[in-house]
Amino acid sequence: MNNRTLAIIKPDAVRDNVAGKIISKIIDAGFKIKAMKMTRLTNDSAGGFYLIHKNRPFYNDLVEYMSSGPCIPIALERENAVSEFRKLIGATDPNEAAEGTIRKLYAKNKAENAIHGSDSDENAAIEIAHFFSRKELLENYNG
Ligand code: IDP
Ligand code: MG
Repeated sequence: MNNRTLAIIKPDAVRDNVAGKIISKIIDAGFKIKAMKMTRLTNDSAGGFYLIHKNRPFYNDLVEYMSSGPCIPIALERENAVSEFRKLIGATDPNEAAEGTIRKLYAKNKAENAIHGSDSDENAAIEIAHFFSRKELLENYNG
């Protein structure tokens, strides 16, 4: 069954000018772009997006990093989108990520790791709604 996931090309990867290469890899892996934009998160918006990590020691650094420059959120569709996308990006820590994965190729370290991918269908829906209105998703409808 086709379903959706949210990717974010994080500020470090945008800054390093590798967004195009990453998008190319995502498309080559069979994902369809349903919506995409470049935007800079405020501290509040980044904090809200990662609220689930509020009690983790890295939360403040994570919020600062995610609001440090523009990022590129992308709503994607594919069969088994969530799990297939997690495979494509690799482990959170690039030292543990498999060869050829986006994080192995482009992440600097466990904190600045180039890309986000939703971890469940339920969170994918919440995260897509964080960045894209229903109207935007419908206006971009491409089958
Ligand atoms: P995920 O992005 O692979 O799903 P999560 O555990 O959900 O990983 O963490 C969200 C983000 O928080 C990571 O992608 C990374 O940017 C940051 N992060 C996670 N664990 C650490 C850590 O131990 N130190 C610093 N930053 C971390
Ligand atoms: Mg996560």
